[in-house]
Amino acid sequence: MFVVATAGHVDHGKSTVVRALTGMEPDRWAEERRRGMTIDLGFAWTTLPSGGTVAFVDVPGHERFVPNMLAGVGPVPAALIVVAADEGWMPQSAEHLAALDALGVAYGLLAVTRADLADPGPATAHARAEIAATSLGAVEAVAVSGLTGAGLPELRTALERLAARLPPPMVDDPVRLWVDRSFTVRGSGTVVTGTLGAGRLRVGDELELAGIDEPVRVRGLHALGEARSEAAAVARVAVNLRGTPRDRLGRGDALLTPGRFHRSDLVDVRLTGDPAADLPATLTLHVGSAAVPVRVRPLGPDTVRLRLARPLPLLVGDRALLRDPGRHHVSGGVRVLDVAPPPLARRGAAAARAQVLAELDGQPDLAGELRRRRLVRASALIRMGVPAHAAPVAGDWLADPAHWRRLGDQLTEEVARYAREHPLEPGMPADALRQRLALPDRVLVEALVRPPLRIHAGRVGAAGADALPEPVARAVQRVRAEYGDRPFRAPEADHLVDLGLGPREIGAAVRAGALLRLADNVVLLPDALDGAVRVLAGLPQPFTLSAARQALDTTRRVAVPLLELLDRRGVTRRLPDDARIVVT
Ligand SMILES: Nc1nc2c(ncn2[C@@H]2O[C@H](COP(=O)(O)OP(=O)(O)OP(=O)(O)O)[C@@H](O)[C@H]2O)c(=O)[nH]1
Ligand SMILES: [Mg+2]
Repeated sequence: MFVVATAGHVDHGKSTVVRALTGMEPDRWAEERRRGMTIDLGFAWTTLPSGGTVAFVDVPGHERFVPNMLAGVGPVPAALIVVAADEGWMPQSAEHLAALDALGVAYGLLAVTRADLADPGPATAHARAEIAATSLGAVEAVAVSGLTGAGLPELRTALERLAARLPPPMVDDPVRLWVDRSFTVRGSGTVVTGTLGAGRLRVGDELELAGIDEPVRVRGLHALGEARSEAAAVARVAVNLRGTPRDRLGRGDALLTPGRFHRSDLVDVRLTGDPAADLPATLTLHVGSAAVPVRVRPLGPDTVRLRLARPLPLLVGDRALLRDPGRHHVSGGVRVLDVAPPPLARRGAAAARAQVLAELDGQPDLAGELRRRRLVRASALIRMGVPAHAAPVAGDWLADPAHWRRLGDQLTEEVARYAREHPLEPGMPADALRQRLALPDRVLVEALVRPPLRIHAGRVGAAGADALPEPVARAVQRVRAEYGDRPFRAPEADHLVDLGLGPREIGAAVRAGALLRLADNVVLLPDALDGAVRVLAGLPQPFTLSAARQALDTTRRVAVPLLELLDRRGVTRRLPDDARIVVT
């Protein structure tokens, strides 16, 4: 199937030609038929001589309904431009063509209608000249009459040639179905319709609905009025959603492949065509079937920042258009350059940003994104429309290679400085490093640690730094020399100072497991604990504190906290009469 949107001035015969080609009524509303005027989008389709199907999105021509027209053409890649032979080129001929040009529509056909009323020659020449200056370029023209049927067979074959020129649909791309209608079908619930421009939908698929957090599920699918289990782009589809109330969604919403679209209310864009020098500060952004008020902040000569009144699922490279609803005027096209741009807080940030944007062209560019963002999750890039084919540095984090090297150097410097400032600590806490390097995730700290540095117990230091700092190691060495053969004697408080063990040194030694702290200022070598258990197990059970003290050849100052520690660890048990046993 291929999908074509009509375009052209009011009453020029768009609906008539669609009706004549398809035998279907594009004006769905009684009011439209009564007034003989299209108000909202109409849908009709037919089989072409070669067997292919063409579906039309028929748009209104009246200037009041241009927003409806834009919702119809937004997601459609080809246009049937209609000009009446007897009226020629008119204001909405020009406005519709400007919209197609702004959106970058590159495939089209000209139908000069009402050819039974006037010579189609002049209107054809004028229209072709106007169209040739746009993204559509040179188009085929066919003169037709909806009244007599003249030219319709030629129009059909011209449509076939147009279909053959269209690029193959990207059926493996993610789905972004811009909703152009939503309604309720009794017994089925909510149904939305749209032009599926890329991707594939299946019954049972889970999708995101832009604007609603919970996922929605496809309960049923229709294409061209028939139930399907699957529909692939390009197609007009009607999607029945399970359990989604009708009032939760409407035109301008989008059904999305989960995890593939960033929702953005701040985008940097390039103005395409001839950007007006005096762009108003507020305009309406039209993209897909959505129309959202935006505030415009000029940055460079042809780049602006748009603040959207509500977030939209936009990707880098998307085409959209800006329109001034007050002046009935398409202000120009835009190409999305960045859907997650940095804030412009500092002085001069806007000028710097303009320079960055001057280099961007809306083509997704992984190396450039990494250079600008330095560190970014692959999943975040994918949701901006940037393929993230690069090896992550940690988790799903991608890094600019030069930035990553700088971070590695910086980490080494920070760790060295920390070691100088905190000689008794076994390395720099990883969280402190994360903050110093302004890293968004702790796994990045871990990934940056390279030998001879290593991470141990949440700290980054030289391998062996969790061993003891120099002065403490020497002090512990002295304890071992002096007390090695009487392991249950603890140095007296004043002797600790002689040994070089102040409170900070004791803390460092205890953290490193080089000393065992029984109480304030009561420390033993760590192997004393196992030795004590062996001695106590050799005593007649139960034993008293005094018996233990004598067997260990120590003082109450050590024996009391040592036995309490063993009690706490469940190695000994204290009986009601204060005697103890070793638990075996
Ligand atoms: N004589 C003649 N009349 C035509 C032809 N095509 C359309 N008309 C008449 O022109 C009027 C407008 O036709 P529509 O098809 O409704 O025009 P439209 O472009 O769809 O108009 P909007 O949707 O309101 O923009 C109707 O009265 C048609 O009968 C034609 O080829 N010959
Ligand atoms: Mg019409």
